[in-house]
Amino acid sequence: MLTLFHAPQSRSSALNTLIDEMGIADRVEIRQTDIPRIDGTGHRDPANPHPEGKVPCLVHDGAVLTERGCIILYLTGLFPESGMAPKPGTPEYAAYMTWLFWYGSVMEPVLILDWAKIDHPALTASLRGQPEIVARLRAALQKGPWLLGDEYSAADLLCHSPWAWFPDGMPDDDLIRDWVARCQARPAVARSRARDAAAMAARAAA
Ligand SMILES: N[C@@H](CCC(=O)N[C@@H](CS)C(=O)NCC(=O)O)C(=O)O
Repeated sequence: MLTLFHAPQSRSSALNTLIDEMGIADRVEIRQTDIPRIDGTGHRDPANPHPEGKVPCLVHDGAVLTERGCIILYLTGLFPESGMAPKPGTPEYAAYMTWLFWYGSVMEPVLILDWAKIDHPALTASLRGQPEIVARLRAALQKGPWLLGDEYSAADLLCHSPWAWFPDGMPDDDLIRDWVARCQARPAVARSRARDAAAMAARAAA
């Protein structure tokens, strides 16, 4: 049994969208949970097995997975017919895995540090910075329309997400802007946003 612990309008929304894109909503139970939010609302849910009480958290027959890139890789591997990832062993799959790992190890940390206005030579030496993030995305999107070329994949779904949630805090670039618009135009995104909005409204009314 697969269960996703999901808090609406949070990082787990990407997984909510992915499950819709993959057509596996009947195979994964989406369990709504709560988290402490930046505005002071919400609380840690003791039922959520994430070691830090965060989302997303996926449970598969008792095994706990955390980190969006990891959960995405796991689900697209379990359901290869979903069309959201290339075939393992191909050059496209190598690129796919690289995007997922690069996102969590480099891209999001750099964007958070930049947003927090934290700068240090050690950070630049190991992670590089925003110009390198933009250059890497641009290099792929110049061949585009998607990160892997002709096919939309879960790598696009994950990597575009900071622009979808915090457009004003992200570096502005024409190719990235158009790519984010293409990603956001996916019908699964609209459905996921509507589900999240309804859940947030119910939470506020409770
Ligand atoms: N690196 C993790 C980050 C997960 C994360 O920070 N999730 C936030 C939601 S946006 C959370 O659960 N925050 C609650 C908390 O910090 O207790 C991932 O990408 O999955």
